[in-house]
Amino acid sequence: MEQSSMNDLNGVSTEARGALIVLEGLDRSGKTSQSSRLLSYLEGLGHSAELWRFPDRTTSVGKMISSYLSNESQLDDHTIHLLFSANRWEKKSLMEEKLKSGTSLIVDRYSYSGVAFSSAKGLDIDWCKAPEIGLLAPDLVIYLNILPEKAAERGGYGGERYEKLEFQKKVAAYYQILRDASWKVVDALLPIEEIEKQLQVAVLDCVKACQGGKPLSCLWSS
Ligand code: Z5A
Ligand code: MG
Repeated sequence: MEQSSMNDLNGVSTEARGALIVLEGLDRSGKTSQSSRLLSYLEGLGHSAELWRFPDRTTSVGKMISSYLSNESQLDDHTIHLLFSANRWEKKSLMEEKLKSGTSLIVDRYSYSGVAFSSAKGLDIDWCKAPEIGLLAPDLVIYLNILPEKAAERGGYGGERYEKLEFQKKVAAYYQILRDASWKVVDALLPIEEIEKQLQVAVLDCVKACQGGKPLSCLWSS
């Protein structure tokens, strides 16, 4: 996509850029399925786009997280929270570079997962938000809304640490606290193709706004 520069309402010159689109939701809500569909959609329209996910288990921090999630190692709740956050910080400059070069990023889980999961363990929510301050704020947060009982019925809860119904109920309650009116909330029980259609509209609007020079901002705005 061609890069251009334009003036915003305050007369400040802003550059066309890619959009930062985050998918959030309980386990088995369909984030990964919808993320790949959105990537194909944007690419099919000729947009430059990439699919990212957190945790990024490929980095050395990510490997520690992966070992913790699969119960191969034990870590204090605060420590693992900071590792999840560090895993986002280590990708921040690349994320910014990609967005500024015009590539949109579809991100499967982000800071909201970090705060909801750690708060559900009993950590103070403001403490959980603090290390996320200064990371890039998403241009769009998509929340795939599903009752924990319904998500559990989808099966596939394996041996990973958080894949338990009672815990997922607490996570859902913290997502409710984090949610604001800007989030695009979709009923995750709808057929995959129906959800896909609803998301395409929201995502395309968002990509266009960013191409039009919407400024990048930082967490934590709410
Ligand atoms: N975590 C954290 O604590 N702190 C952090 O900062 C971050 C994460 C970033 C990583 O899990 C764990 O780390 C996670 C949060 C915590 N905790 N847990 N547990 P992950 O992201 O690697 O988890 P995953 O393996 O990708 O699974 P998932 O995210 O739980 O699933 P999903 O991506 O939401 O769903 P899916 O894989 O797309 O679909 C699940 C199944 O449902 C699959 O069979 C689909 O075909 C089916 N599906 C999807 N959509 C539909 C619809 N609409 N109808 C019917 N069936 C559907
Ligand atoms: Mg997933």
